[in-house]
Amino acid sequence: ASHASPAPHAPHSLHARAAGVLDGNWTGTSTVPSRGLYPHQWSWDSAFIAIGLRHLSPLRAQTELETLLDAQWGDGRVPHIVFHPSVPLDAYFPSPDFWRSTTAGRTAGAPRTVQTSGIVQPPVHALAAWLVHRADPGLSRARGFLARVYPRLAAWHRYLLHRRDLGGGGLAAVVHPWEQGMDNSPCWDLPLSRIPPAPARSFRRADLDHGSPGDRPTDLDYGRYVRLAADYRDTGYRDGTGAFAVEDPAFNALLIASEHALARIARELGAPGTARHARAERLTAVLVERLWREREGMFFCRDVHTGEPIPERGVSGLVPLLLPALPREITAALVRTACGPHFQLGAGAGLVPSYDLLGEAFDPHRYWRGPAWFNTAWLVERGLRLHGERERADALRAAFLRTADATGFAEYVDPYTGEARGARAFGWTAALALDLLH
Ligand code: 9YW
Repeated sequence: ASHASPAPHAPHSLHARAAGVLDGNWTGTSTVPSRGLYPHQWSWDSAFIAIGLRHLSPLRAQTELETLLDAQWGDGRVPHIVFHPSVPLDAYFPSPDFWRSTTAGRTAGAPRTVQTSGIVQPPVHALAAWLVHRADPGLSRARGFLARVYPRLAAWHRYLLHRRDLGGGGLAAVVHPWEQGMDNSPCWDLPLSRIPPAPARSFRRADLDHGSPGDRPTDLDYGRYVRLAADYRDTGYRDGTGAFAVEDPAFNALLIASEHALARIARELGAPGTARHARAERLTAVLVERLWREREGMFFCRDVHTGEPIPERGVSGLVPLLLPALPREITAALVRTACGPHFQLGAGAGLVPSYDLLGEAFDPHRYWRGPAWFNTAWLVERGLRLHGERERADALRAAFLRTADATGFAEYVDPYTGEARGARAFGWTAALALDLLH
């Protein structure tokens, strides 16, 4: 985002290969995260993908977001998966026959013509919509892009800030680890331990056909994910009844960043936008009040059922660095923590591990329990740049591009060696590489 004119793109350049990944994953109306492992449309993936796609085709980037928002529910929720009808049911679990959105989701206003999941993912969408608009304001205005997405994004935020304020303090709570996006983070271990797992024989994991079991969540975790999701479905996706509810710093920081973006969108559409900026600033103060940990120098999750902080250092606790209205002493502490022994930013592969390198549950290969991911690196890079940490931001950007290149756009990597784990040709890795190249 910091370079005015992109370098010319040789046929085999990183730029050309990233564009090739996005072309390969494009279905005509949206982009799959990965052809093998994730053959549908995922909510926060699409937002990150649109942020990269805008550099290739602003029209495709707009379409990506509009396709997702077309599947929005009547109550405002944006589902975490929109299923492609042509993909076989057994290609991904949980499949549409598990979520049953068109029947179980009827009271919550699930769409009739498309099948979706019933949970959500982090609200990166308004931020993405604003960045997509900025890539080609002329096309955006000619298509009425912002005018069409604005009311949907506003309804999405309203859903999160009202129906999901399960703790009553003004933040949104997630009701399933999949909603926060970092599926098996050790931050969920404690609240998940209260959930009786669904029996292993009651479902079949499709992810193990594509990923190595040591890189993926365990069967016990999956049993608990399935139980939680089935219970939510069986209440008709009614909020406030579930056994799992957590206020997460990254989820809420992304909501606040998107609220700032929504203010800019409102202004572009001729409304003042000042009320939204003020709300984003108020929410920043609430985030600090509820989740900031002075002693640890980072944000912690809060378990809504006990009211207690969850004593684990996950990368989600660093993501609020991207907020403009954070007090100076907090941004300074976050930078110190990111560079300190728990995350060692700048050492190893040069990215940010998903979890505390010194934590008891740390595992350099297992998904969100240690590996470094590219979307969180992009978010931290943005935060560092916003708060004037230019050298560190440049180093993180360079490590991102080097590692994306060397791994063929891996889904995640060993935080020490940068060795590829999970899927390759992964959508948001390619998209965010493109964004950092511009
Ligand atoms: C799964 C698609 C999704 C991401 C999540 C990630 C993973 C699905 O893949 O969840 O089957 O584990 O954890 O953040 O959106 O890329």
